[in-house]
Amino acid sequence: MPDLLLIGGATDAMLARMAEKFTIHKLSEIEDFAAWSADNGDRIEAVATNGHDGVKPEILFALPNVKVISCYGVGYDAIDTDACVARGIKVSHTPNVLNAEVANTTLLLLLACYRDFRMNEEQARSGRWERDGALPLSRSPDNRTIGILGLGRIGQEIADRLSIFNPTILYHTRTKKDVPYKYYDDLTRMAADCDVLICITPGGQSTNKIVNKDVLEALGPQGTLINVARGSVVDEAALIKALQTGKLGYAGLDVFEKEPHIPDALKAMDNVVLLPHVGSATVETRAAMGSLTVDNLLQWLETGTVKTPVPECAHL
Ligand code: NAP
Ligand code: 8YV
Repeated sequence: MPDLLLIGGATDAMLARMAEKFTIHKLSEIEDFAAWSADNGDRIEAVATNGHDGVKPEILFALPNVKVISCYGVGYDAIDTDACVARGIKVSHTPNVLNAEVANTTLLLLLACYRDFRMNEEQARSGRWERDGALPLSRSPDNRTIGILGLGRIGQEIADRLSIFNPTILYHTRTKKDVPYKYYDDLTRMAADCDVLICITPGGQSTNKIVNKDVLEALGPQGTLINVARGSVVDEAALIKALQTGKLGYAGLDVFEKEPHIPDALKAMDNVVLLPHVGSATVETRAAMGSLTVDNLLQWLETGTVKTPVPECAHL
């Protein structure tokens, strides 16, 4: 059986299917990777990983015969695809099966910001409602102008699910799409026209900190930033400053610059809703992602191709 390196965790269902066809080596159980890979690195032909861990350059380097990397997650910014293409390594990911869940998480954050969910829940739970009465009124999410940064598979699902709130939808991407929403080629100009800016692009160099001070201030004191993309997309220091100085109104965040670290300044603010990168984290969606991750490995075993390659590797 070919040897597979497992980076990060996997569900029992994934492990059972992978174990039928591969000899699995768990990175989490290897104490000294340098020593282990000197003896075993050349045996590894397949890698299973996830969007958080990716494949670190030193690991990729230590596996000279790896031919396939299957990523549990759609975002693959933690995998150096240039290096993989140069070596002919096929990289797969899990598109589409998580669109609905990530869109649900986006709506959760948006509603939580508009309806002051955090403070109201605390008012109820702490007994302050009984003692001090109700908090000031919150705001309605209905009829807002919502800008989507990244109108791809998930961005479109978010737009679809938002329709019950009767929004005006705007979007910014590098290329204009065939959609009935207003296109902006300039992110700051779009932010100036929005009540809400939703980030759902890939991470990586082209989106690094594109939500900067100017974009955040254009969104304004009543504006809401929702980030379900990657922490790297937003300048976190500028975000904290904009929120602290009242230049930005609210933020709903599922992703952060240095996960799992969340700056104390964000934790301290009442106008910020925080989630620990759980955009796709339901039993149902993670099962679908797990199945597709293993399907890609098994298809590679049978045909040498993968079912859902990342675009950079589709020609391999
Ligand atoms: P996708 O279908 O490839 O869509 C990406 C969109 O971003 C496209 O519309 C693309 O349009 C746009 N885009 C890419 N680079 C851009 C840039 N530099 N500036 C502006 N727009 C840019 O990807 P998807 O399946 O929707 O997933 C999107 C991302 O969501 C993933 O890569 C991942 O980072 C994140 N995600 C997060 C979670 C979570 O748990 N929070 C879960 C799943 C996914 P153009 O190419 O025309 O620019
Ligand atoms: C997961 C994600 O948290 O798919 C993605 O890009 O960010 C999430 O679905 C992650 O990749 C699972 O490791």
